[in-house]
Amino acid sequence: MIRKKAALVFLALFGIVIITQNLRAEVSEARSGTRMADMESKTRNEEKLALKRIHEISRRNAARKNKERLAAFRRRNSSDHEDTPLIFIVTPTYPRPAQLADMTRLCNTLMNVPDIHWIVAEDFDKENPRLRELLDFCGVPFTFLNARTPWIFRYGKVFGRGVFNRNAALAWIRRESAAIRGDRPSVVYFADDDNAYDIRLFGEIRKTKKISMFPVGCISGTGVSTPIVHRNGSLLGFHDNFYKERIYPIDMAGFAVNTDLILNSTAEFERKTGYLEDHFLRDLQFHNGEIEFLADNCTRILVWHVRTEPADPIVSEKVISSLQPLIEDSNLSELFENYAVN
Ligand SMILES: *[C@@H]1O[C@H](CO)[C@@H](O)[C@H](O)[C@H]1NC(C)=O
Ligand SMILES: *[C@@H]1O[C@H](CO)[C@@H](O)[C@H](O)[C@H]1NC(C)=O
Ligand SMILES: *[C@@H]1O[C@H](CO)[C@@H](O)[C@H](O)[C@H]1NC(C)=O
Ligand SMILES: *[C@@H]1O[C@H](CO)[C@@H](O)[C@H](O)[C@H]1NC(C)=O
Ligand SMILES: CC(=O)N[C@H]1CO[C@H](CO)[C@@H](O)[C@@H]1O
Repeated sequence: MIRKKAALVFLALFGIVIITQNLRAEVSEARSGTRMADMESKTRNEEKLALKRIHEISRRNAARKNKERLAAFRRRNSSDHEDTPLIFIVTPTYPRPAQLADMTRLCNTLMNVPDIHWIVAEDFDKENPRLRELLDFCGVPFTFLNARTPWIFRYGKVFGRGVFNRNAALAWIRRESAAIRGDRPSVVYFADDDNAYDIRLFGEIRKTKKISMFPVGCISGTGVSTPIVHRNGSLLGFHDNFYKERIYPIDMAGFAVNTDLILNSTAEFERKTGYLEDHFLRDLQFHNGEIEFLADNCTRILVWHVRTEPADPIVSEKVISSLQPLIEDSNLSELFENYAVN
């Protein structure tokens, strides 16, 4: 009996020992499990941090490279001569799908031109962040103005586009450009965002003492718009597709004006379509004998009035819904948002 009891106690004790050991093993397994999970999450966090660091470094590298690029551009392309005339390049623009394409191309052109100040006057009621980003990146010194056409003038073909924003740029030149000009001679040129420019044009424009004119290519109807200059240097007339009662039938891209002549006048652009240039030039009040004919006496074309075909306004709802299951989990949502005009 006693032996039996002793055997039972022994068995019980043995069982307890085994259970305890199992428990211990389980606990330690569980502990190491937690440790593994801990380690995993730690590794994940470290990975995240490392990724963040890499992004930060590449962002900084990109910013540094951009800074170096701009510094190199300035070294290469800014004259040290304070008497080199500065050019104020006035670009009226407005939001549309091809706007950034046109403005990017113009930025890439102007990056190769020293001693300029770019006045971008957008027909929009607030600052367009995408255009601001482009101008910041571009590195060309600039002033960014907003001048929205009042709604009553916005529709139809009676009123010329780009009148209010060009006039806003003229007002800025009269009011504030002295801070940038100082005593330096300067010239104003109206450069639309969709033209193509040979950078040698700007070297020509810089010579303008009072008012200069030169040919513009890709004009519908007449091929080219130009003053007709006699061999003896006098103005015989104009070759342009649109005469009517204009005294100066020339394209917006076909003339440059010394800033002093603008400061000496109250000349502005008027709203009537087709008469913008003529009205402005008449108001400047110069004599035909004072016109300087650039581009080798108007024998070369350094600017073309090309037009960018209108692009599809936005990615339509129809296109979006046809792509639907894909959009949320892909680059498309962000891409379409970036492409939207406003
Ligand atoms: C920089 O400016 C000079 C002087 O006007 C010009 O000849 C040259 O084409 C410009 N561009 C570059 C890339 O140097
Ligand atoms: C140049 O030629 C035109 C046309 O023959 C003439 O009217 C004008 O007086 C001449 N000008 C000069 C400065 O000789
Ligand atoms: C432009 O024409 C004038 C005469 O009208 C001449 O003296 C001058 O050399 C010409 N310039 C060029 C670059 O052809
Ligand atoms: C502007 O007016 C001043 C003073 O009348 C004159 O000396 C100057 O030549 C004018 N500038 C131009 C480009 O017409
Ligand atoms: C590079 C980039 O921004 N990729 C994104 C594309 O879209 C998916 C889903 O919206 C994002 O998770 C990616 O980060």
